[in-house]
Amino acid sequence: MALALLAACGDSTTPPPPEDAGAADAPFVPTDDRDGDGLCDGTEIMRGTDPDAADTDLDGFPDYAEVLLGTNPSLNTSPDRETVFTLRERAEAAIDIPLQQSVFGNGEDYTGSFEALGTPDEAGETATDFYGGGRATFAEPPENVALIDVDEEAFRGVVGRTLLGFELRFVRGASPTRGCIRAHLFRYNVKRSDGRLVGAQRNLLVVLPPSTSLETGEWCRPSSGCL
Ligand SMILES: [Ca+2]
Ligand SMILES: [Ca+2]
Repeated sequence: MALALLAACGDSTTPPPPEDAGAADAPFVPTDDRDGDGLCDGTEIMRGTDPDAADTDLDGFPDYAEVLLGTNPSLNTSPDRETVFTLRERAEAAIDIPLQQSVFGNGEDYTGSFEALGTPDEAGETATDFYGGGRATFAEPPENVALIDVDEEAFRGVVGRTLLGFELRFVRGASPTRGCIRAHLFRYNVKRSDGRLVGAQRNLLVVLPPSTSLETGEWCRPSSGCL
């Protein structure tokens, strides 16, 4: 009897026509990229970002770029705008970035050095490709420093609480024209003459094609697939 009933129910059941399945009912495919930002839907769910918004926190940095940079794609104060510097992608473009480091010296030397962070992007670029060199610029108060070695990015014989000024230059250089926005992390390290690291400032270089802005320009994305 039960079998007969089951068979009868089965006979009467007809599958819904395919055209009834709307977009909202489409199966979730982790390897899709619905918003086309370069971050796969599965990654977006895992990271807590919106798979239907290329820039979840509306800060101008798409989710894909934020994941690569290690910033928070759901927090619009990350990255901190004070650490973001923009270089235009045009011939002869250059920017100078001033940095300061407070130290307390006992006669030691303090030297700054640039370090690119992160792995090379799809085109093999890091911040190093745009780095044009650093220099030591000022000490405050000046009498706390015996010598400023400008080109060596060094301050010799520092005594007492002193603010050390550095300047980093970034240039367009020989990098190819890509026509899309990308961002590269870098850090400026200040070491004492005994090798101790006394400061490490993390910053972001954004390379921006001409006539675009961070908010409206097209960001570089993976040439195929998604992350
Ligand atoms: Ca996506
Ligand atoms: Ca963002």
